[in-house]
Amino acid sequence: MKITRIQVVVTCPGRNYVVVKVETDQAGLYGWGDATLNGRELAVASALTEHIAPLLINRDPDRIEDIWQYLYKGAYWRGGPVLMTALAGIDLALWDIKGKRAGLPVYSLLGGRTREGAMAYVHCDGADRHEVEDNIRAAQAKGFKAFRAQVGIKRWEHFSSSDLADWDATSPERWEPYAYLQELPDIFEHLRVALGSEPLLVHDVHHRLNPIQAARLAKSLEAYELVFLEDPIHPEHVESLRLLRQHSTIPVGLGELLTNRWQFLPLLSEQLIDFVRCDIAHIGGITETRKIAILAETYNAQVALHGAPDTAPIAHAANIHLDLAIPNFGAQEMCSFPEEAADVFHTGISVKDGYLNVTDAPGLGVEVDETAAARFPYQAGYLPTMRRADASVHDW
Ligand code: KDG
Ligand code: MG
Repeated sequence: MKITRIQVVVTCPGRNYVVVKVETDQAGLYGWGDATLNGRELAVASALTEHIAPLLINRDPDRIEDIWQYLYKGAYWRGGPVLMTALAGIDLALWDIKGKRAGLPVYSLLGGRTREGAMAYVHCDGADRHEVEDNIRAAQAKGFKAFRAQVGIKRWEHFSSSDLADWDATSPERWEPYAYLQELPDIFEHLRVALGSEPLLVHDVHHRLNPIQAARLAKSLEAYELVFLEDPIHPEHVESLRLLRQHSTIPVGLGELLTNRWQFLPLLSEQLIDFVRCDIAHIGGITETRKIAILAETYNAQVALHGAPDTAPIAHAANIHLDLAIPNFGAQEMCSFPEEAADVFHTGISVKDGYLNVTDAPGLGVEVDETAAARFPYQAGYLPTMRRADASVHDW
């Protein structure tokens, strides 16, 4: 079997997605991968079209590991989000082909189910604590058990956003560590008093704190029994998690900005994190994520894969296939897609009583309607910029 053609499709049904179709010399046998990197979509599309696709023609798509090693090591320049997202796009498409060829869903190729569904945690953002509470109650009514509670903290807007609008690709959002550190514990106190101890709660710090601030926050949230506190510190300073660990037993989830397994190794071997949260589409696909999951299992850590709305449903399906197969699954971040995305992506993803599932369709079980995709051309789009009270740039 040979790879005969690789097409990169950039489409914007509500938001930008980069998907890769790997075709083979067997009639009707092809795979779809996801190579979406929010705000840098065309860099990945170009890496695939100009540099990676031409190298893969005539190779055997069955040899996933060999192609992975060839693309990672063979080009000398390796790693980073652009190249690892491009590699993930190819990797997911190859797993899709392998599953279709075998007539089996990818989770079966990964060892088969270890569970009947993957517990989802849903985003319950709100402008204030009452709106977060209402959103959690609404999600509970749909059967969800776990919730990511994010709340707007509006103090400290010293410069108006319109003053800054000319500088940034999108109008800036505001954030100050002092207001955040003061208000967040009260917000979680409110949620626990209002909702009781049953809801499983997660909070994402988005790498915005320095080490001692992160340690203080972890300590002050301990009583609210979060499933995990996500990305408390900058990815450049992950060794500072030691400081946080000295002050708190709050479980830590981390990793959506990491791009290889070696970055996870010290975090796991030193027991600095409890949940691996890499993004399957930014870290080289199922092949790399599965290896990290095995490392995590070795150190008794769990996996809670990044599942933001900025990757296509193909990566979300791949997450669920892996979640169903690995023994150390923890929770799966779940998001909703823009309505138009359903015209382009036909998935077998379902959610029942808060548990995600895929069908038994061979491969990843996602079909892309190329005609529909062509109706939604790329539109430049970026994350908002996060700025402090003095208008200086802060971590998103
Ligand atoms: O593109 C950035 C998003 O993926 C990120 O802001 C989402 O932190 C995120 C999460 O945990 O979903
Ligand atoms: Mg996050």
